[in-house]
Amino acid sequence: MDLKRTHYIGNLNASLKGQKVIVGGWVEDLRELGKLTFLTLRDVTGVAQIVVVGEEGIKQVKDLNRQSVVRVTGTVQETKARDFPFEIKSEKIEILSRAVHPLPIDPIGRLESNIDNRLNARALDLRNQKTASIFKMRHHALQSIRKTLTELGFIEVNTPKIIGSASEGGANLFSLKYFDKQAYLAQSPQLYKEQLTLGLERVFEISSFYRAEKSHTVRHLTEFTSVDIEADFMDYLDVMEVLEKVVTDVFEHVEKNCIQEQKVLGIEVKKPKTPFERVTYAQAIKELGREGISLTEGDDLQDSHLRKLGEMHQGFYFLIDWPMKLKPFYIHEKDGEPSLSKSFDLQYGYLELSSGGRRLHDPNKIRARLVEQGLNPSQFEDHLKAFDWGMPPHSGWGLGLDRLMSVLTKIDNVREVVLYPRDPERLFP
Ligand code: AMO
Repeated sequence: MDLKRTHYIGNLNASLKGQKVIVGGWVEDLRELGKLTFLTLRDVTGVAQIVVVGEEGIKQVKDLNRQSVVRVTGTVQETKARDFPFEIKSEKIEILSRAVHPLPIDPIGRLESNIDNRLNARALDLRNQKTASIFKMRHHALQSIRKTLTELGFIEVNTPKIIGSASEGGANLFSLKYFDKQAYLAQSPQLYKEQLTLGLERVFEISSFYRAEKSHTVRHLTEFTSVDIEADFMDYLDVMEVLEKVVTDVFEHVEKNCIQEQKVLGIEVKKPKTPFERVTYAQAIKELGREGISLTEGDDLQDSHLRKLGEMHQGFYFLIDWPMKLKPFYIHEKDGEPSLSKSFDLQYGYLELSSGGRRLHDPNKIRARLVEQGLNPSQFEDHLKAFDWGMPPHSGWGLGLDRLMSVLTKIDNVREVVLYPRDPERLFP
């Protein structure tokens, strides 16, 4: 059976009047009107009205369930329908796959389904134009990130996800049996991306990473997508500029290239103003103090503190110069202020989107920091030996793509912007 289509529906228009076309897709609606049957057909690019004529065609579609797959050969013609600029008069209808009813959710979204039911039927949920629009936007966001970083001289890499020792310290590691050995799922590409600056100078990776966190929030997943960069000859303020550009380019690209998707989602994406505000940790503590929240230097900022800060600093802002004791072992201290670090988080209101900083490149300093943090330097020797091979000073960051998508689409729950989200409760489908 021939499966070819001559056009995606989105590429058809009224000027093709009289032309023979072959389209294919899913039956969204079927209405009988006297001697005619109107079939609404959707493919990934759009929707078209098909007028089914002739006894045989009408008989074929009579008992056809919605969401069945058909291929239609017909001719483009003018239409009286208000919702369509043209219609296709069918000559031949081939039924390629029948949908079996009842379906678990209404994929058109006329009947709202709760998120659990939608995630349980995710493939079908993608026929809902709101859901499809989120993932088309995600595609555009990824394209933009790759373009920006490539233009800045970054090389895309793939690091292992099955690893022999922790990359971010011991907490929240998933372990697995690796034949007769113990292995872990990577929490981040941290150690690898740092090592790669030695040969490739500027690298980036976009990939899934894993955290065994029993968090039941709208922003935590056990498997999340991270955009990571690492660059030599850059300090933390330099990579913050790269981050600002990556994020604003995504907004600009989506604003321009996802017009229809914004309409479907009922949102307006606008390029954010730059430069993003920079708030030091010390300043944040002072501001919180004025709000009656008393913290001393070295205290971590809890969710409630970040919510308060988010009210005071709306939109994107950097929180910089965190105390060393709150930062991972690989982060570099500030020149002349060794209790503070060359580090930053990128916030959107209360939500942390990214963290990063300048890294230590003196292996003895790293060993000392590992001990300070209760980690065993001998487990990091494979990593640390690279620091004797001419390790350049370097900086980088990790950006949570799922969280960025939730900001971009103005949808709070990251589960909505991830195809098959994994959280402590959800392992299927
Ligand atoms: P961090 O642990 O802060 O830093 O992670 C970086 C960013 O990844 C996202 N993220 C998550 N998103 C969803 N669910 C999770 N469980 C989750 N955990 C993290 C967040 C966060 O800001 N190696 C460093 C980065 C670096 O310094 O380069 C790191 O992993 O958006």
